[in-house]
Amino acid sequence: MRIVQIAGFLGSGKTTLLLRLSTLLSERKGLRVALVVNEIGEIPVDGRVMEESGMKVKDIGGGCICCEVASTFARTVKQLARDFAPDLVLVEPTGVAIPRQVKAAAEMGGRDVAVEIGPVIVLFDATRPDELLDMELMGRLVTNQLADADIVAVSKVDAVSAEEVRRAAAAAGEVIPGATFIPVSSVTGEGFDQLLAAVVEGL
Ligand SMILES: Nc1nc2c(ncn2[C@@H]2O[C@H](COP(=O)(O)OP(=O)(O)OP(=O)(O)O)[C@@H](O)[C@H]2O)c(=O)[nH]1
Ligand SMILES: [Mg+2]
Repeated sequence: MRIVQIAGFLGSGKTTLLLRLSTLLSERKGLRVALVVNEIGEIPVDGRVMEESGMKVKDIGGGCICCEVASTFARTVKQLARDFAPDLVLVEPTGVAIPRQVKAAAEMGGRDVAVEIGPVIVLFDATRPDELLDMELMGRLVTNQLADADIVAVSKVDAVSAEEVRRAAAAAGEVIPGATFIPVSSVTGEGFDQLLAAVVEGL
């Protein structure tokens, strides 16, 4: 069971991307997918609808899975492995979560079940890079999130020009030059082939 985290600041497009990616994973790759969401945002994940298409959905409330309810998350990881045995678990933490802490909680849950920690995907919203990296606003948190990324998904590229996408990727690249950068749009599907390949690599 591989755990893939889809992190990123509030409103960066995590839920929308998670839904499109999970559908592709099960329809195109035939994988058994489970979703773990923490505090549902603007676009609710309709657990019943998702479960009808063969996925398992766990919603963890009561706090952030990177801190207050990290142990609940760890327990959920263990339960999923035992009861549902998915190939892949996609996790959407809250928009203020620190990816390395979510990863630590996942590792804790995976201690006595066979769990592999997959890539950490951090979304970076191409429509507002300057605001996101403004140190007087949320820059510190966003920088911290980006620093933990294996893959930076430069999101919502359908809404901006190619030049703006390049500028956003360059700005994120100053924080974490070693990451893989994938421009994505959950509206047009741009970048999803590459994202899918990265997520299932070796599965
Ligand atoms: N143009 C465009 N808008 C998008 C895209 N993905 C998401 N959005 C919009 O961005 C807003 C936030 O999307 P969500 O998927 O809810 O973002 P989130 O990161 O899950 O938000 P929180 O869970 O509240 O932090 C919504 O209005 C979406 O419709 C995209 O690829 N392109
Ligand atoms: Mg969300």
